[in-house]
Amino acid sequence: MITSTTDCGCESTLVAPAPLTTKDFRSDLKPIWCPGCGDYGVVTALYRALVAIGRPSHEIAFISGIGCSSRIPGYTTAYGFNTVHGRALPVAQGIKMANPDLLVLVAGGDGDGFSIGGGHVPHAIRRNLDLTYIVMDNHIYGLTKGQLSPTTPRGAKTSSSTYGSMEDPVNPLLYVLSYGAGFVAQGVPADMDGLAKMIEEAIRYPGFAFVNVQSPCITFGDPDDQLKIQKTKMRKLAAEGHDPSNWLRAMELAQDYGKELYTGVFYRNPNPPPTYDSQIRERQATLRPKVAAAG
Ligand SMILES: Cc1ncc(C[n+]2csc(CCOP(=O)(O)OP(=O)(O)O)c2C)c(N)n1
Ligand code: SF4
Repeated sequence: MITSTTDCGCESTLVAPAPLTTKDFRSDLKPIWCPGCGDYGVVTALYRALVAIGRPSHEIAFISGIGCSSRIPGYTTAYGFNTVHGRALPVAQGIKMANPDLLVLVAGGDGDGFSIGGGHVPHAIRRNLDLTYIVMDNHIYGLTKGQLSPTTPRGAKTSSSTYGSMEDPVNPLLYVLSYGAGFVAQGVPADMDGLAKMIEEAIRYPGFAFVNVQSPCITFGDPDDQLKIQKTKMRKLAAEGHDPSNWLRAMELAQDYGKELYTGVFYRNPNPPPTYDSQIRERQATLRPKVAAAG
């Protein structure tokens, strides 16, 4: 608290705001995810990351598509928009362009992001707005009761592939790395500290940042994806000596998606290029005075 006396003799008191806690980011809505769903871990990690970032929830916009995972904005106190299936990224980009001061988070499932919404991902990456995109990759369509998704492994039996999937899955890590994303990480709810830290790092990265979370679907997913198994399978990239500035090595490691459960930062561009939003601000700063001078 700072108390000072103004020129007119009045006393004014400034009270420093209390530090933010996870309660500041938890909404009153009770999650309706199935007990044991990995998405509980994702929202908890996100609360922790937002505390570390320290921006109040009225400065945050959280945009999602449709799916179990896309319910996540409602469980936070940020401004939220549950858009249309597969359309979270275009809506989020519009919001960031309209108000570049907002911290913009985007989330959804693997179906939302890499099936119906897959065409938006390359363009969001090359446009490079300062967004953090979290995909809860459970290898299944959870909300619509267990159909095969773009990341379902070949051979997996689902409600729409009763004899086993006959397709190779999309590799989300390789996909975003190939299109030039500046920050690419993968986490698991089984490693809450690691997941919270990597979401924080993704938010701090100035540009398009992607976090793939292996978030198990306890109801329709593969029992081998569950949290207990994740704990035994996960291999932390930092412990394996991976240098996240090495894009070629990140591409090599990403090829093991579905075989190895690597967690941590695959790639962080050491020289982040200008974001689309920073370029808009620059142009506005130079053009506006010229327009004003021209009358
Ligand atoms: C345009 C459109 N097509 C299809 C659907 C039906 N639908 C809703 S959610 C969903 C897939 C959900 O899977 P995913 O995005 O992976 O999220 P999850 O539920 O697994 O978290 C589908 C096909 C829809 N709501 N809108
Ligand atoms: S159906 Fe699967 S993804 Fe959806 S809430 Fe239940 S466990 Fe989570």
